Amino acid sequence: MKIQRIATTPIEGMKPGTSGLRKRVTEFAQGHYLANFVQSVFNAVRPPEGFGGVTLVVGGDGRYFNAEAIQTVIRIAAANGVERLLVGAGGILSTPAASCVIRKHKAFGGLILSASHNPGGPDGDFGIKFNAANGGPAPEKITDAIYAETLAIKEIRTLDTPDIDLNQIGSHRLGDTQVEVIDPVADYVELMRELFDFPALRAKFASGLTFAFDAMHAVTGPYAHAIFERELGAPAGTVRNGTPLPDFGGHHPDPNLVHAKELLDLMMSADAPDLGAASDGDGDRNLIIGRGIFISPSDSLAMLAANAHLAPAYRNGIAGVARSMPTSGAVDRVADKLGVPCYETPTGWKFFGNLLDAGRITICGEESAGTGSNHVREKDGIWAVLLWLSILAARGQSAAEIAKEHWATYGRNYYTRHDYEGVDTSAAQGLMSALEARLRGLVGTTVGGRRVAMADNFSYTDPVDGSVSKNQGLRIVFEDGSRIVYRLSGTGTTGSTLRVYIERYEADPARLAQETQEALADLIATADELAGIRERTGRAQPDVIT
Ligand code: G16
Repeated sequence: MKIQRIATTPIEGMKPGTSGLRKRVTEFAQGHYLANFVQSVFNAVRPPEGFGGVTLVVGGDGRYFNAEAIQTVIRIAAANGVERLLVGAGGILSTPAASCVIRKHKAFGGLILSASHNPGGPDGDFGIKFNAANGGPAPEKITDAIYAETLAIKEIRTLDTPDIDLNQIGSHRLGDTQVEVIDPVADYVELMRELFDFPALRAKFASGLTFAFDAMHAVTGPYAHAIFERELGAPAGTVRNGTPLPDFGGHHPDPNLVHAKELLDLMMSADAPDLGAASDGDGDRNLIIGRGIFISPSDSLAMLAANAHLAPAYRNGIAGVARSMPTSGAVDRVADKLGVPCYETPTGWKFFGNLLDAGRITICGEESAGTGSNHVREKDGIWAVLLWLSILAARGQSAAEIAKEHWATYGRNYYTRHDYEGVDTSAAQGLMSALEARLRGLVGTTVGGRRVAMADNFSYTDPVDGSVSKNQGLRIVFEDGSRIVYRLSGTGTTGSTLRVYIERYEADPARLAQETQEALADLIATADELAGIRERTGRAQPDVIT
């Protein structure tokens, strides 16, 4: 088959962010934009002996432009000599399922087409990222190499062939490449069956455990129907919004209290089931709400780590935990009690990869609604839900009782994140650099009634390979352990998103049941004053509070 070599020129602005390249669909669909990036990935990761003998996994979250983009990826992969492609039927693979398939089939890596929790549709977002052989997002040295290639690219290799039919499971030949269209759900379900006690969970559902899962018209629908309803016998209707739609039904597939409001309302009502959960566009994030109680992602991480031994996979304990720097310190207290190490990494799942590969940690998570374990190298929404269901089943208590006992044992890290979205980029950068310039001078002074113990721009040295990642967020830590962290998001596509993370630890048993925003009110005011958020951004309120 004749390989087409199409001349092209570099396109600016393709630096991968927190999780791959994310842009508007309109930008991705223009000219050679997508093809330039995909070819740059192949240029960056090509082994010296080429891609012969290499298996690559390809799938996406089914959002608008997924279907066209995946055909482009297949042609470019074939023209670059990849021997075998495993493609999810319908172009679908949730992000954790892609990680599972890469690992199970010992693939060289994979290309995941997703903009995760960002909105979809013709005016929405699209994204693409490369995952390595461990199943995890490419580390910075690879994303830097991909970016360098985007600035040097001269030609795209592709084929002039008709689209592959991805609707049927089966095998196709494309030049020298074998394209295998696989069931996107099967390998993942098998892995979950190994980690959890499905018969025990099935018995709990049979004896009345109630559950609502909102798939938000995103990729987890087919996985959730298969696992919760078919494998575990939860009644039909347990999974809501379970059909993936290219525009997510016009909703924002971000499982937080704003975008999963319907589920929140249900869980706060008299008809609430025992557990409510939701997942995002590509199935890696999760939202957990017990009857009458929202469990924040940071608390969820801590509670999962504390109770993981109740699921078969973690019966013998955990080796260690990790959390991203802005995630609350709740899990640190659990690690301390368990006598295992706790690592603090920059935001981005890719930073957990080395720790997981080295066996230093078993469970990790982030405030941005991601939790996962060493079973794959991505955060995993359905896994988190299965672990919560396992804990409810084993302890025979409600989520609210489990949370209250947890806080009584460890104290409570009151925690909130305030997001200011679509802020003018120069205003956002101005805010960050002005604050950074003042950090040193803040130490030892009193701000908002609290003495500043430490203030810095977080820098991380990976304990496994020694790589250093600088500029990972400005943190101001007070003498009483309270903390304010400022970061600019690396996943947005319009202007800049300023994230402000606020945390205070409370050990007084009489003060563990406060409303979060009230418990943090003085620190929230301090955070605004310290950085001049109002003056610099013109915003009186955050757009999203989680
Ligand atoms: C991605 C990353 C996460 C990160 C999150 C938020 O999540 O995989 O590790 O915590 O973005 O990043 P930021 O604060 O830079 O927007 P996802 O679910 O979008 O892939």
